[in-house]
Amino acid sequence: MKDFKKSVVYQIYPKSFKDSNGDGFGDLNGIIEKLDYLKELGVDYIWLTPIYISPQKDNGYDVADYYNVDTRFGTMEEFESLVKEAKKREIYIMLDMVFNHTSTEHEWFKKALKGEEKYKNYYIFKKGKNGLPPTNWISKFGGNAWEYVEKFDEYYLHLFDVTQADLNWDNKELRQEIYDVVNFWIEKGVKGFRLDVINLISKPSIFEDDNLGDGRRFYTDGTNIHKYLKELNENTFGKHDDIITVGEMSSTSIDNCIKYSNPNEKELSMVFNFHHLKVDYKDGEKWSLMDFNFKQLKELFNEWQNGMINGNGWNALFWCNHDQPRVNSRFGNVKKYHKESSTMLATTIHLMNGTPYVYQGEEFGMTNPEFDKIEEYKDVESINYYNILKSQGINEEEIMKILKSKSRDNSRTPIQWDDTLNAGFTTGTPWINVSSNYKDINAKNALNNKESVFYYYKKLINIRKEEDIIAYGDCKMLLPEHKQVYAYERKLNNENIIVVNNFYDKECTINLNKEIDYNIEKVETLISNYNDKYDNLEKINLRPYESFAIKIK
Ligand code: TEU
Repeated sequence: MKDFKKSVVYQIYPKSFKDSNGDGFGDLNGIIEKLDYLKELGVDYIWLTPIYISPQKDNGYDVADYYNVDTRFGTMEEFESLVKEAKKREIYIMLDMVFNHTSTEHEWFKKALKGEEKYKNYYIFKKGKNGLPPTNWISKFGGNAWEYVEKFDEYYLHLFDVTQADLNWDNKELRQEIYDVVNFWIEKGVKGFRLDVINLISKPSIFEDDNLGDGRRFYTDGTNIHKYLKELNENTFGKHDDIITVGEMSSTSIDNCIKYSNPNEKELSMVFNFHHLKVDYKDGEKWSLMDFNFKQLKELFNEWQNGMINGNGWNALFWCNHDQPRVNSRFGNVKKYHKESSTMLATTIHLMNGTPYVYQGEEFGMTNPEFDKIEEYKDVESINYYNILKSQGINEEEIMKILKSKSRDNSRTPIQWDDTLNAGFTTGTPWINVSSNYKDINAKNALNNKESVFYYYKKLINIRKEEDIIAYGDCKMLLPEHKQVYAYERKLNNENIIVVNNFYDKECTINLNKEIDYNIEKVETLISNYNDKYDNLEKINLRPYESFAIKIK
C-alpha cells in the first residue's frame, strides 16, 4: 500500500495527452503507451480528468453517464487494461468524480424534464420571483445561475454552464445513486478519487439574493457538507484502506479544510484550495491583468502550511491543473530563464508539507501557447468571458491579452512529445492547436538531457520518498520579510531541511545563519537548480530564480 504522504500524483487531461488512433483526440491507449515514461518520472498515482460519456461542452465535466467510458477515449476493456498495466508499474489510477452537477444530457435530467417527480427531485428546480430568476446568483462561467424551463414555469440551478445542472444532495435517493457510482469504480480497481467542486454540493434550505456578492457564500462549504462527506466516505471508499481521495475546494477556509482532511473526521485524505492562485487577480477578479503579489503568496503558503499541520489536515500541493495557466509563464520567466524558473517553482511546492501534483507537461516545462486568435480557444469559460468582456466595451486587443494569460486553454494544448508534426501528439488534426514552441520544449529533448527540467522533477519526487522530514516534518517560514526570496525550514526530530527560492531574475544575497537557532555539524545539498553546493550559510549569493534545498545535521 502506498503512503500518500510520500506519494506524488500526476494529472492527465486525456483529451490532450496522447492520441493513439489519429482522430486528434487523446485516448486511453495513448496513456498506456506512456506508462513507462511516467514510471521513469517516479509518480505513484495518475489522476484522469473525466472519461465518462459526455457531450463535452465542458470537456467531460458535463457527465451524461457515470458508468461508461466515452468512445472518444476508448472502451471499458481499455480502461481495465490501463488499470492493470499501470499496476504492473506500481502506479494507481485516480478518477475524477463530478457530483455537484450532471450534463443536461444525463438520463436523470431528461426524465426530470419529462416531469418525472423522482428525477426532478434529483436536481434543484425553483419558482422565479416576479418574472425574475429565484436568486441573483452568478454562474462561475458568467451570467445568471438559473435557467428557465417554460413547461414547469420553474428554473433549475446551474453553478457552472447552463448544460451542467446542479444535483440535489439533500435528496437521500440521489446520494445513494452517487454511492453506487463510486462503488462501481472501486470494483474496477480504481485506487483514488478526485472530487470535483465537492464543497459546493450542500445548498441552503432557503434561496435568497446575495447583495454582497455572487451567491457563493450561501453554498460554499454549505450547511451539511461535512455530514454528506462523512456519509459518502462511510458508504464507499471509507470501507477500503488503500483508497485515497482529494476534494477540490472552491473559495474555502483552513478550518473547513482541516475538517475535510483530518483522518479523525473520516471525510477525505486531502484537499485542493486555490487561494495561492489568486495572488494575480486584480481585486479578486480573474479576468484582469496584474503582476503577482509575492508578499501575499508567501503569507498564504505560510498560513496554510501551519494551519493544516496544526490541525492535522493534509494539503494537495499544486501550481498547475487543467483550469490554470502554466505556472512558469505565470510566475516565472520562460523567455530568459525557462529552466531556472520552472525548476524553482517546482522546488517551492514539492518540499512542502502535503502531496504534490504534477500536471501533464509541467515536468518538462511546457508553457502557455500564446494563442493570437479567438478561434484558437475552445474552452466554454474563455468563450463566454470573451463575449462578456466585449459587451463591457473592452477592446479586442486587450481581451486577447487577458485570454493569453488567463484562459484555461493555456494548459490544455497537446503534450509536446517530440519535434515531429503535431509534436508527436497525433497523426491527425489535433482538437486544439499545439503550442509553437514544441520543437524546443518537448519530452524527447528533456529525456535526452540529464540537466533538464524533467530530471529535476524526478529528483524532487525521489527526495520526498527518501526524506521523512518532507512528508512528516513541520514547516517554518524563514526570511519572512524578504522581498524576493521564499524560504522555509522543515523539521523533524533533530533533522532539518532548508529550502530557498529566489522568485525573481534579480540577484541577491542572504544570510541563513541568522535564521538558524541550532548547532550545525554538517550541511548536505539535496538539490540545486544551479548544480551548486552550499557550505557557507552566512553569505549566499542567489542568482536569477536560484533554488536549492539543504539538509542540516
Ligand atoms: O473547476 C471548478 C472551478 O470553479 C474552477 O477551477 C473554474 O474552472 C475556475 O473557477 C474558472 O475560473 C472544476 C473543474 O476543474 C473544471 O474543469 C470544471 O469546468 C468545473 O469544475 C465544473 O465541473
